Amino acid sequence: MAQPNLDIVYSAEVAMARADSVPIVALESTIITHGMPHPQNLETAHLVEKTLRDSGAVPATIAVMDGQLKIGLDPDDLARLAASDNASKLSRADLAACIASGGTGATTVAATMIAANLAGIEVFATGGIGGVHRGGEDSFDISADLHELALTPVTTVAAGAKAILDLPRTLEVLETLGVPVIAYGQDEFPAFWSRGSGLTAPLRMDSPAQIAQAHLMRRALGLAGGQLVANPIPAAAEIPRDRLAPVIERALDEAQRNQITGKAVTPFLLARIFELTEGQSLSANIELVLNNARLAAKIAQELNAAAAFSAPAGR
Ligand code: PSU
Ligand code: MN
Repeated sequence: MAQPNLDIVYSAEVAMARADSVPIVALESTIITHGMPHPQNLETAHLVEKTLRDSGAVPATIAVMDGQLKIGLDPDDLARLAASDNASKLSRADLAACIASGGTGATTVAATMIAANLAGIEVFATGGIGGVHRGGEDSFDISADLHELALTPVTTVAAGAKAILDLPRTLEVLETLGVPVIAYGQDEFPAFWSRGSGLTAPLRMDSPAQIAQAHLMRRALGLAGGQLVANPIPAAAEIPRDRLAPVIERALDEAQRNQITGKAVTPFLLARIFELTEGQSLSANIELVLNNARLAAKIAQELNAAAAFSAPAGR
């Protein structure tokens, strides 16, 4: 049997950005296939890409399409993925098997970090990361995203984590794994739709340059793993915590009664919350993703500037 080939396919835009050392920001695709309803998922995917371009970075949306690991999706790929209802949800555990069998799937935060790192992309923007689920002390349902942050050197910008998760335990696990959790511009760890969670983040930074410097210092120290930047949702788009609490309780209750387990849990909860708020949660979700893209672009630019500064003359 022949060795399988790892087919990494760059979009024309990403290939050019790599050649010209233009800042690139990775984007995940599970948010498209399992995180938002159609057609808002496709509209948002285009809008996030446009926001990155307008902010001076090139978007690299990552997915597996027919066994090819794609770094940067063309509009046809994006449309196909957004309309598909049978794309797999790929994390660290499933990525290789999907590629080896010629499958198609969307990458979670964990799998996107792995692919971004392979492509030399150091910054990644998303909405929310996975974490320790409520009741995780019994179910052991802890997202592989947390472990990935400890392993793969990609700075990941998210709006914190959703209140569907156990946020205090999520922060504890990140601390145990040695993942820097950096609240941007405030002391409090943000909770996705809300700017506050009632929990103080372990670290606070107030500029993209500071975040880029910390990223580079981790590398200088030889530390594996990335940084989690927790960027609060813009105040104008925020939904107060107490308004969503009953909706979250109901979705969690339904998940338990329907015996939803494993990787189906997060998509089930996200879909139910969108339905129960009749889309109100969706516009906030879109705003926070765009806000994360803007910050990620600035961090990528700072990293690029630092690399150019340290490169030998004439390069
Ligand atoms: N949280 C969100 N939106 C999302 C996800 C999480 O608010 O779209 C997706 C991301 O792709 C994340 C994944 O990596 O769910 C986590 O899934 P799990 O909990 O099964 O690890
Ligand atoms: Mn899980």
